[in-house]
Amino acid sequence: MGITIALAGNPNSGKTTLFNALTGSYQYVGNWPGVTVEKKTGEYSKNRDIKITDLPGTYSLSPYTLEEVVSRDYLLKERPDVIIDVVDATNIERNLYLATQLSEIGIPLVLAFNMMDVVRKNKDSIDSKKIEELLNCRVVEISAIRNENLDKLIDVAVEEANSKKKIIEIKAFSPEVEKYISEIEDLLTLDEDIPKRWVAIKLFESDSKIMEDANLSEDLENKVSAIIERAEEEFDDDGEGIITDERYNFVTDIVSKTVKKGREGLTSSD
Ligand code: GDP
Ligand code: K
Ligand code: MG
Repeated sequence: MGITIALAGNPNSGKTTLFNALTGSYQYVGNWPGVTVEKKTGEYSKNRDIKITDLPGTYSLSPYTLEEVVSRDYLLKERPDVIIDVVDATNIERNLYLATQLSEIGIPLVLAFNMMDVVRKNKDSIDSKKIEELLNCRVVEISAIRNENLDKLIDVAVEEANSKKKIIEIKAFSPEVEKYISEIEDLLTLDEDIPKRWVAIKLFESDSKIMEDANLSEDLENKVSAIIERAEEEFDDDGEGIITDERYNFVTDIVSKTVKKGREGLTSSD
């Protein structure tokens, strides 16, 4: 049976380079429905039952840019079997912010730490094993441009797609924020595949698109608002700001425990 893989990640993390390396000449270029954002789909050249989609680059899954909306709608509605988050391993901190959000959609997630050739050149050290443990998410180090470890990446992605174990999300939030999210979660009844928790987090952020899609009753909307108001009072910030801070703090903490820069202050082009 075929497997569908979505390549997600920040702009310039190497998604298209990876996509080209995996699909070779088995690729199709079009547009996402209704928008002028390029859509690339293809088949893994070594096993054409594996379909791969190259998503637009995003830093977040908020509803503010076309790229974010296209990526998020695809993941929520088409539900690929597994997401490969292509991470620029020379800039893990920024890239893991998106990973925390991707893990909340209820689809197995694998992190591809790309640009490992540059990491080696820079003499950075990354404890990928430890990141794997801390995030509860498989990590595969690759270099898309040098074709390094790509078969292994697909093996791991297929393994995760076929795994019957419960999908574990990255727990990015403190117990204080967790409490508010679960309160919202407990109010929700959803009949779709979309995880309640994703909806609860997005409601907490007052995400305009979820507010529209969830179409809550007035009573429910009031209850959710009351929860958010209590949180906003406790944290002296709005819901969206609270969630953003929590994600950044979480990622900063992980990176401080696992990544050492060899040539501090220099970028990959130096
Ligand atoms: P996208 O925006 O995520 O699709 O990223 P691209 O695939 O366009 O890659 C952005 C830039 O990074 C390009 O110049 C690629 O050649 C380069 N790149 C991608 N993967 C690697 C890699 O593994 N190593 C190195 N050194 N460069 C890479
Ligand atoms: K690019
Ligand atoms: Mg691209």
